[in-house]
Amino acid sequence: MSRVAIIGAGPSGLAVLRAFESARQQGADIPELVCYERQADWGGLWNYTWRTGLDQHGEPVHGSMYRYLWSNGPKECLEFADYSFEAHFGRPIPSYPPRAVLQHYIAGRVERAGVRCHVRFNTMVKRVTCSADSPRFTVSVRDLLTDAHSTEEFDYVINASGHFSTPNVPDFPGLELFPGRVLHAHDFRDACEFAGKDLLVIGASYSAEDIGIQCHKYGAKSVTFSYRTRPMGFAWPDGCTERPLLTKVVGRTAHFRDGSTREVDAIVLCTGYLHHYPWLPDDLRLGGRNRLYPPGLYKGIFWDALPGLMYIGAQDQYYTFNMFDAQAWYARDVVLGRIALPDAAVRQADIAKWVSREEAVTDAFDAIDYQTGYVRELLDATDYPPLDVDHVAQLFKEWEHHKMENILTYRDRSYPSVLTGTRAPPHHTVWMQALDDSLDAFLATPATS
Ligand code: FAD
Ligand code: NA7
Repeated sequence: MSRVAIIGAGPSGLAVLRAFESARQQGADIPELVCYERQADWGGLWNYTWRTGLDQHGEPVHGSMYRYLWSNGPKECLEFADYSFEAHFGRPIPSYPPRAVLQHYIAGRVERAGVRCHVRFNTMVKRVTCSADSPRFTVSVRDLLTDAHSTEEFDYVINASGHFSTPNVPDFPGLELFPGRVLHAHDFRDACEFAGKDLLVIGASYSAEDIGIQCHKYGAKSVTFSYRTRPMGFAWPDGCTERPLLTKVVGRTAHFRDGSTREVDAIVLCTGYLHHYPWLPDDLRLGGRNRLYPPGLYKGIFWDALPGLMYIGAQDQYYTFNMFDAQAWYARDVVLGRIALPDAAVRQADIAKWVSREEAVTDAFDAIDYQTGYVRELLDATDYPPLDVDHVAQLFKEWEHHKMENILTYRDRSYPSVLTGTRAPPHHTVWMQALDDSLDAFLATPATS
């Protein structure tokens, strides 16, 4: 029997376990699966930790999620095609759940599938090697509870370790003497820390937008967003403004490229993340910037020079959970021999086609269409349950419009499930006033007047 190592039990690794289990339930012989997860439970980033820096085992903390995080896209766009929100919660729920609700949903599917037996928790992959004279991989791990190291051999390695965990931390002149707190989004945990403060947020993507707006919601005095390439351009509420890139900090004064200045108390670097897989050898390690199609991965999954190594979830993401499923089902079918990989020349031509299409993407709407096409191609090749990606793309576009209309109220919108057709009910409290992000508060029945 062949053996498959899966690195990480976040949404991507869990998608792989679910994919194989689905084949097994339909009578397929499946390989032995060993999923290594360094945390004590599954769910990846959705498994919140208060820790920052090093964890209790001396390893860099994986988690980048913060308190009061609510989904930044409609849940209808990420719904698993084989497990609706309605099935999980027993009733329709609003479109923008907080973190704990999504964690519950992710975990619910795999608990029901009974795949926990494949996961070795508290076990961190430290090294993967592959010798020229053997097609097998040697995976070395550290048991974080006993500090014991061990190795095992596998026929395939699926890297599902996430890529929003190791911060990209640029420097700016004067930061070393700044008299307030400077942190990266990876270490941001609680917006209440910045109540009453003038905050500077550097970056112009999801983290900047969400952390800045969340600090506004929890009482920051002002939020100044500083962009490198282009402003986010939302209709910002009073107290929030956009400026070009920070050039230097002198004392508490931030100086920007347009010559303007601003007094600030704290600085959050929302400057993205690095692909960082130190356990992989140099020639098998994905690098580069966060993009919709990382070059070098056939179908966005298979390391072209050694396709027995796969990456799930390594691209920039509009689609998340259901895209990881599409990738997992495809990867599974290659492992099971249901899909044959073409030769290297065909693979490289296919990669080149997707990369050049990606380079022609000009805005968010193009990017949504691009990733929709990518997901569709994977889905068409497997028996993943039907998922109307054109409908998902339409919801993503509505979401973009709703964000542009009002960045503070887009989470109050409702969308229909692509699976069940049920339109989500409105939440009992508008997002700006919903300060309790617990599962119980979110699912509470609205008070009747
Ligand atoms: P992760 O969730 O990062 O999981 C990877 C897992 O691998 C972790 O459990 C980790 O412990 C484990 N691991 C890593 N290295 C090793 C190792 N060496 N050995 C063993 N185990 C290892 N997506 C949305 O759809 N909606 C959102 O609202 C949203 N908000 C986000 C907010 C933030 C702050 C961030 C950072 C991301 C957000 N995302 C959101 C995107 C997020 O990337 C995906 O939702 C999803 O968590 C990615 O799943 P993953 O399994 O690929 O990675
Ligand atoms: P992203 O989406 O990769 O964006 C990174 C941002 O950081 C982007 O706006 C970059 O600017 C900016 N950046 C990167 N380096 C610099 C420097 N040196 N100076 C200024 N600005 C810089 O990461 P996010 O953290 O926002 O989102 C990642 C995930 O977390 C996402 O899935 C969310 O759901 C949550 P650019 O526009 O390239 O000029």
